Amino acid sequence: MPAKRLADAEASPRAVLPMSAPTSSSRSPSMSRRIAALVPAATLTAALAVATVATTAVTTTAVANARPDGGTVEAATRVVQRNRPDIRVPVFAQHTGQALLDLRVAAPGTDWAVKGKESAVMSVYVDDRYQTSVVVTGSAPLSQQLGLGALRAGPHKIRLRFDNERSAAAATKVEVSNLALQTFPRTDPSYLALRYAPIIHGRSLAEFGDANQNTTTDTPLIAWHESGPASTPGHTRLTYSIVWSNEDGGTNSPALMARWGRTTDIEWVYALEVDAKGERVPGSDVYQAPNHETKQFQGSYDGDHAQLQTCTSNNNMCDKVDNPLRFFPSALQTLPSGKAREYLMDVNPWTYLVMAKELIREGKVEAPSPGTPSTPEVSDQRNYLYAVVKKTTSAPNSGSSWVGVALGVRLTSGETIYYSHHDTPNWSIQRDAPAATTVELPAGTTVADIAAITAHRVVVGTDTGASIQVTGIDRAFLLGTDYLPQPSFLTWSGGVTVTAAEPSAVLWTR
Ligand SMILES: [Ca+2]
Ligand SMILES: [Ca+2]
Repeated sequence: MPAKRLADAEASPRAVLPMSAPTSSSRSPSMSRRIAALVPAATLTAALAVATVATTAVTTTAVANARPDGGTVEAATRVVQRNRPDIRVPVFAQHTGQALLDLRVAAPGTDWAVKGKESAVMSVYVDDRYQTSVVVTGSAPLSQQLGLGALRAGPHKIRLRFDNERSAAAATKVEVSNLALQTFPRTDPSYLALRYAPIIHGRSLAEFGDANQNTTTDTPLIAWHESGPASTPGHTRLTYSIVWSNEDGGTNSPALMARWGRTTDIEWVYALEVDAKGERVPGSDVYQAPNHETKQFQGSYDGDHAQLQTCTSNNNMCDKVDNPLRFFPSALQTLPSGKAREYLMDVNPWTYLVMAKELIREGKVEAPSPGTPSTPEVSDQRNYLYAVVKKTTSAPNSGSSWVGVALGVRLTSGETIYYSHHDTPNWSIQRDAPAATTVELPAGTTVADIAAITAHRVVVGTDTGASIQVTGIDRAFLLGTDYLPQPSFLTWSGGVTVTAAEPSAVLWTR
């Protein structure tokens, strides 16, 4: 796999909006002001110079990491090794507030696609308190952003430890570069979201291995938050979600690809209400419990951070924590309105790579053959069109009878239409929210081979008679040979209606 390509593609969203979610636009102006106000020009220049020397392969990264909160940017690569002393990095927090740690990590000798080589695990301590583990899934560097919790302004020590017992046998080291600390004071617009971000402890279900199973399967990849007004005037509702690399139980992989456009697992995990002063409203916090039930959180907190544990095969949560392995992914990113949740994967493109590798290792990919597009089994995940469709159904669309939409793709080479739902009615798209789906295509299909994208009305149960107006395709891409999303080649908006009388329609043609 070409490492440079991976690094470039992976780094690109951050090059646009350094060190923050592409969506936290509310924060960027204040951040710029803060940097301008707090970082002496000489410090910034020095940090840039060091970064440029150390990362000549990916020049955009030097800029992306030139955010010396308190002057701390570690551009040099540090190597955290098995059976060697931990690496200690002195840092300086400019503010008292919530801290995040940015870093790039690579683990030569590991490969998430290969049993026995899955990952190297690095644990991160702040002032000798364990904060989070990082599962490093390959030899190409990937950027990660971690939560460190509350931190006082001033000097601190970050300690990086190679987790011998949690790492695959083939893993010997983790290379860490571009380490950067940022702290968010109370006045920062992102402070509240970071203050209440949950900590996710590892799953320990006997049927999937030991207490370290999240270092090889269904690992939490990224987190995000959504923020909006609560029903009490002046109060805010915060909701946190996680993307896991897969789900060992729950919806089967072919249905996931058709209905959700991925084989990762995405769930909200924790929500709460905060008052006008930013304090948690007592008893307001809930979590997504087994069987997707919403339950009141009655567990413990680390500071203000609720501690949850992944506890079912489909990655629902429990508020009783008994697994020491913990993950504290940064919840800084958010979901813009009008976007499918898979947007968070799109702006963290490496999540597609980890998703694909896990499916390969777990034997969930059918053997290559000319017939793979016609079987519902998931083939190589590079054989799919990944699209997001927007639609409105004319009548209520729940219960046992509903009408869905399947996307179709016709290639320039013939009249065959490939369907997202593989002719399985309840694998069509039911929800009217922007919905990600995939269409399985013959191996080797390129964007230039795609002649038309069509919409098809699919009846589940008894025909309700509803019509469906399809109003947009928000993005459409294929994965590259490196399993990373290629640029979206299509954004379409309009109004095409499919009805019982006219159940199929063309949305887009070349
Ligand atoms: Ca799995
Ligand atoms: Ca197939």
